[in-house]
Amino acid sequence: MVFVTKSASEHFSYPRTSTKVSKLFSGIPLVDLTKPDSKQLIVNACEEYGFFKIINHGVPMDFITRLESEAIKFFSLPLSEKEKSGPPNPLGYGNKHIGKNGDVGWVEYLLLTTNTESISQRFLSVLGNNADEFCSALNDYISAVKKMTCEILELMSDGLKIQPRNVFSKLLMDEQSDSCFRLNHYPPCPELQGLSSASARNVIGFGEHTDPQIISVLRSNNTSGLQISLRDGSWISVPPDQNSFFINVGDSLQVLTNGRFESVRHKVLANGLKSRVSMIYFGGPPLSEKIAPLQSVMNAEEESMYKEFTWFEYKKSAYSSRLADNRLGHFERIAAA
Ligand code: GA4
Repeated sequence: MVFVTKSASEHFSYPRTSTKVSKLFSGIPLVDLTKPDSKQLIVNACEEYGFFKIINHGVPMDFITRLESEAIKFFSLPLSEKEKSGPPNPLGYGNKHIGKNGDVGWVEYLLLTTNTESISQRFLSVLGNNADEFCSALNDYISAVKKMTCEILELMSDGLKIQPRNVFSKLLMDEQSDSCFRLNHYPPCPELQGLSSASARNVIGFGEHTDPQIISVLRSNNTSGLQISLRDGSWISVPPDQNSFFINVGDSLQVLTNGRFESVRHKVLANGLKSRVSMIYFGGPPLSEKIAPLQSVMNAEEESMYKEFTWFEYKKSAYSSRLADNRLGHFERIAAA
């Protein structure tokens, strides 16, 4: 099955209304978490790209490789076994179909809650004797990544000079936080095998979209495929780096900062030769949380660019949309002339 890339304009009828002037692209912003300039670099990257790469992140390599090998074990099971953990509702195993509204990609995945105690029985029964190892690897990984993510969110509030410094991180730390976790496996795509780069076409692994949550933290193996969209609408390939994490600004953080940060559109292209495995932590607020610009990020005269909504309302609307839709469009206030 081949899914040919559509240009952004075919999918996406709302133009992005960014007033920011695009600078010449000088590479994916790189943030070293151990350096004192990290807070300013994080703010700059969120303003310019909604995306950056983290090194010296403090997440033990062993947690990463253990979870990756558990993921590979799961994806290597026969399809009929994996399908016992599906279809996703929205959590569970999915294959080629993404969401409920007709999106497809060259990908199989597992969507899970970050609360390992409430991982579904249908998934655990597929893992059989291996369930304990999988859950322990997942637990270690998620705890360490959540800690790093909160550190990043606190550096973000320092960089924005807003108080308290846990304004963002407390939403992920809340017991009721609606965060989730995704394992993606992009198998080598047979349609692309043996094609020279001149005749290669784009096969979509995961179609273009923004993430609805506050922040997403991605780690992948060394297979390429991820692309991000710059503010001028052009697409940039992100060189893979299995030792680093990549951070996406989500729609909710765009609203909390009243558009000062913009969520990043991204997609994954399939590969003809190598399989790609990625794991993504999506940091979300509690369902009842009101998502509105923080007073402390707005200037005296500044008005909210968005209508009021809770994370529950936004999530509901997101899950009834297509992947490439401009989900925040429905929640934008029309500026008075
Ligand atoms: C994008 C970010 C996360 O992967 C996700 C995705 C979700 C899904 O795969 O079920 C959605 C997508 C994501 C946004 C629009 C809807 C819902 C697929 C889709 C078409 C788990 C999420 O929270 O939103």
